[in-house]
Amino acid sequence: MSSPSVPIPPAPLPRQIDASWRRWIVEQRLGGSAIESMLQVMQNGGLARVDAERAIAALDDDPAYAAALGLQHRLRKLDAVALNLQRLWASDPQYRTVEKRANLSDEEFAARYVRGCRPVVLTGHTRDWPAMRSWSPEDLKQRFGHLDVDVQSERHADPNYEQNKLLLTKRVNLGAFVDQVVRGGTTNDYYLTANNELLRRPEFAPLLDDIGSLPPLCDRSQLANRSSFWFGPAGTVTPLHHDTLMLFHTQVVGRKRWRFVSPLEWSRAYNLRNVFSEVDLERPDPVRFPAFADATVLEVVVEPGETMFLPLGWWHQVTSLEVSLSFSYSCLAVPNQFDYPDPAPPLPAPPAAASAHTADAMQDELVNAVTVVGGIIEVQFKDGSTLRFRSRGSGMEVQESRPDSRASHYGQRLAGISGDGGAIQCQFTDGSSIRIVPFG
Ligand SMILES: O=C(O)CCC(=O)C(=O)O
Repeated sequence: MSSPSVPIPPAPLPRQIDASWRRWIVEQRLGGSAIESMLQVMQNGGLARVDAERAIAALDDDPAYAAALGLQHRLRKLDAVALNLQRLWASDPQYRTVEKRANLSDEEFAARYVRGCRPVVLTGHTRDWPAMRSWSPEDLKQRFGHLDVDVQSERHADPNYEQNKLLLTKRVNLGAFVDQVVRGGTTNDYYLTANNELLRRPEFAPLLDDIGSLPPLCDRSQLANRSSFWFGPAGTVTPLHHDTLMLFHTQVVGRKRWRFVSPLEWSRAYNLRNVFSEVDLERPDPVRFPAFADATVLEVVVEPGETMFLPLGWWHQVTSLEVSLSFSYSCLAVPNQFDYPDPAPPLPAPPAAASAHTADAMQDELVNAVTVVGGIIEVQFKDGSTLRFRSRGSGMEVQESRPDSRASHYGQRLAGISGDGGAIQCQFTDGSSIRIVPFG
């Protein structure tokens, strides 16, 4: 007589692990995380161990993962090229010292600092600047206090205040803003930054008359178009980022602390988005950003009358130590505009819009378009996100209210934007276009 067979429980049906987990698994494997700790995280996240094990093992046969590994190895090689050069730069015993130099010739400045890509503080050339004698918060109020200006406000409420600077733009009366700065004490909550475009306005032309001798290699004919005015309290912090050009930043009133990280240390700067680093140099987080621990930070305090020269691509974070008035300008007499691709990959198009022209799909998702402060046009989407458009110099600047939104989806598909009598014309990468007329 045969004994009754013990019922074997059916093998658990494979459960779908969603795309965000699958992406996380790939990132962890590429980052070298231990399998056991990944399993712990996935179980803590509510997944069955067996499903988590299967999903991790599935990568071994996944050609997309093989391709990602290939790219990772190429990126590692590129990083080694940069970091080996960085070791050479940093082996100079003077590497950590940001020099202060006076009376540089064009030739030495071009060779040692512009092409040598080395930060330097230039001294002496502002002795003849009327600004050095006249600029002060009170003078600003007396001469221009009746005018309105765009400032960044309520920065405390937004941890990404620099990336979202257009959204935080507020038009205020300059006289009232001067009072706020002078009386408000140390704060990072408000700041009149380069974004204000103030020097492009004829009413503020007298400020440009206050600028005297320029540093070496400067093209004065470009000064009016390529300069910015900064005013804020002690305590403003411009977070770690790099620019896409070289520039001078002259301190007229107050001191600023500049901190730098070499562009060759890109991989240590956690540059996940655009030109911004995730690292805060005031409080670098060793758990989230362990590679930053190997970066070398240079530091210098720039005094009134001194000019910081910011060479190409250097990461910098800037803190005002006192109430500060400063003037920045990028009119170098050498080519001075460089392209940097955004390290963030574009989001995949959602299936609904995949077959439609981008412009038609966007039309369906629009709620409203309005003109807000400073001639900025705000386009609002059904998911509550917004795109803000603002003319800047000869072009248009666009800013999305949040990543992973409909606004960022359409923002990333823009191939060109032009202003058109109060309206904006958007051209998309698939060739479609839409004209948006703000309402009110
Ligand atoms: O002065 C500041 O707060 C920031 C200056 C800066 O980052 C720049 O000019 O690129």
